[in-house]
Amino acid sequence: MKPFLIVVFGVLSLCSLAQFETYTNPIIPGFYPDPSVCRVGDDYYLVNSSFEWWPGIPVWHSRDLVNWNHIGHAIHRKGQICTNPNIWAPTIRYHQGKFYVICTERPGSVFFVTADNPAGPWSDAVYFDIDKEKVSAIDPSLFWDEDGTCWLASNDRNKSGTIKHWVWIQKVDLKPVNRGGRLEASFVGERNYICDGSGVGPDNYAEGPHLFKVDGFYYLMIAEGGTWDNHAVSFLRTDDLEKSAEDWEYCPFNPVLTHRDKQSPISATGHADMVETQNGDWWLVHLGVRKQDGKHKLGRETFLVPLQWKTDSLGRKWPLANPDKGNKTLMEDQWPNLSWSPEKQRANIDEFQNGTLGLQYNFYNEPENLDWYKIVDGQLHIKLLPAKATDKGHCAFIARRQQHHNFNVETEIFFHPKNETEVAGLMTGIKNTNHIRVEISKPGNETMATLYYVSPHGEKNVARVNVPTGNHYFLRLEARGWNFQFYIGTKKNKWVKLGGLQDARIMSSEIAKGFTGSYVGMYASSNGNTSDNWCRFEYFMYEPYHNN
Ligand code: 6LW
Repeated sequence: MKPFLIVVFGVLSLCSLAQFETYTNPIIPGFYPDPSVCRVGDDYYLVNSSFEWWPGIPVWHSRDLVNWNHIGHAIHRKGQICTNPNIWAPTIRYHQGKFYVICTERPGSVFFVTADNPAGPWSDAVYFDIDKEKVSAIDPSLFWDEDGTCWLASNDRNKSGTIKHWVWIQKVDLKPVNRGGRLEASFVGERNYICDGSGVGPDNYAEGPHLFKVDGFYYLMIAEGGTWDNHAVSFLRTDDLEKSAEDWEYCPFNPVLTHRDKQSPISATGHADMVETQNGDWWLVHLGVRKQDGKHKLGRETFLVPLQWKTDSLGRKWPLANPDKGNKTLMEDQWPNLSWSPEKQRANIDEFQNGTLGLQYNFYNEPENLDWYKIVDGQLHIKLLPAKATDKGHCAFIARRQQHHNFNVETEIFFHPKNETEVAGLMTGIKNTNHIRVEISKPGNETMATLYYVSPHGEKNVARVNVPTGNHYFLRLEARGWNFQFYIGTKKNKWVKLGGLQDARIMSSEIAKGFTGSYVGMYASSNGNTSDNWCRFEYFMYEPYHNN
């Protein structure tokens, strides 16, 4: 090789080494809580809770634990589950050639689905008859022992039914039986009630249990402290899953991860799952939030932290999160011992060229049917449905998660409102009572663009401008932390501000409450009337802006 080429090659490889010595948290930004992970050979799969959003349970693939590619959803077919989804805390596991995702459909049902390919299709739901027992189990997880016995770890009440958030385990038989049209799996033997926390206080709320077998011991990972600032991850272990609760051993280093008492841009660290790499390293995925001025609106996000096994004074080994770096998850940490495997990157601009809606989009609630949107010739068509933006339910809203503190969104809409009830536009928020939207409408003879600010105090019309009738429009949002600025244009890049800066704190979980995060997307409504009108979107752009 010529010296010049050697130098160029050397500089390039140094650059790439430097770039991939570290990774950045969160590994999956935005509303992707309760992560669960499993490994099959060199491939890693991860799932998250999705609550009322449809399709449910995003499924991710990675080969390096840092770059994750959204490959599908475990709940993607109407009729796959028995009711409208409200999906909490899934666990993904692989056993004898099949993937299993088990989760809770609130209130009270626990079910699992299976797939040969984690990208889907996934099977119909198989339920555990827990609801019959009038308990409200959450956070189920499956574990297969070496002899093939399958255990369910979950959480609801203690044995006498008096205390909530008690973690228990029980053997199960996953073979589905059809009972009254519903597929059901069965419990086997007695339930073993383990604990309501590891005693590290201040709140118990033992949840998110996962079982693992390492060097002959069964490790039970739990989350405790509740999902917000006191959240923590702890461990117990036993050499026999049938041993009674008093005989289990508690990790003396508990909690092995918490940010309760730590200075960090990340808080609420908990609800975790762990995985051993093909190289014998252990990693923890967990949820956390990134607050700005004490609030967050991106939801609970997925973070990654290395684990190290440490021996206690009795010679027992326990996995600790980053013990040499302050026992906490860092925004930037050392790259795993896995080669950098970037996956297909989604372009910032979606021009609806694929004929199907991208995996990044969700609807609020399982739609009654899917005949209200279509992609034709590179345009997304949305039918005006009677549900209003302020209604909870089947509103014609096709949206994606806000994943960054600072971002730009832009779309081009073709829309001819036929009467004063017909509207379409761009909406962003966390729920129907906490959102901001810009709408094209025709209140009289003129066409208008109106900006609405919706908080639990009601709906405010904050700005309105005339726009040419019978045209198409460009809508834009520039989000900078809590400040949202909306724009309208009749030509691309000829923007007119619509109102002043809007305060996005109404979308924070601290104000809106609940377990989800903020979305942004395209929206249409005929405000209570039936309509045969449609609007069309030419593209939808979401781009992170600078430092996030
Ligand atoms: C989930 C519970 C929790 O079931 O929040 O943070 C609940 N942990 O484990 C909903 O995500």
